[in-house]
Amino acid sequence: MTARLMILNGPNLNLLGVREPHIYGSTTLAAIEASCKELAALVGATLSFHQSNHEGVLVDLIQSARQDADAIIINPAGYSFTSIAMVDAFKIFEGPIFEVHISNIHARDELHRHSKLSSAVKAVIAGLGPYGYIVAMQAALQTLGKMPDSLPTPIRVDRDRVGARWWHD
Ligand code: CA2
Repeated sequence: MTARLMILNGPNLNLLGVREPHIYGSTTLAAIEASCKELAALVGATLSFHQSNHEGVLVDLIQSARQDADAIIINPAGYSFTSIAMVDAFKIFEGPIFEVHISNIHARDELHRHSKLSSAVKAVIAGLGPYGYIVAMQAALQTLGKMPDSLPTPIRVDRDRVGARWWHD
């Protein structure tokens, strides 16, 4: 079965590449979406990509992922630091969830350092810029066991070959 990925983006990320390029870079969210769609096509996955400035809309999308997606990749942006509603919604999703931050939140100011959501996700990728979304997609496909066999190891980690020391479900 084809892997179904859902990528969610939180508040203000629609302004990526337009405002504060010294922090978040000059790549737009549309360009990130295009790269993610390109990777999805390459590996035979389906991808739905969303951005919302509204917490309730993001919670609705996380709930809809129960039917529509096998894995969620989310940059919760400002809601990382406040949203108990999103933590609760994560708990009812059975697949893996990957939290992405463009900047290294651990090197930021106190206000932007402690994501409330991180304890409810499988992995956090921070500080890789827009490439973090591509890494998260690879990690999601790997976790789902949906990396195409045509890709060489170690890009496609072969669970049997690398053994349990490298692999944690
Ligand atoms: O680094 C990230 O991806 C963040 O999730 C971005 C959030 C910030 O609150 C987190 O600490 C880290 C902010 C997104 C705001 O995006 C803007 C883009 C351009 C101009 C202004 C805001």
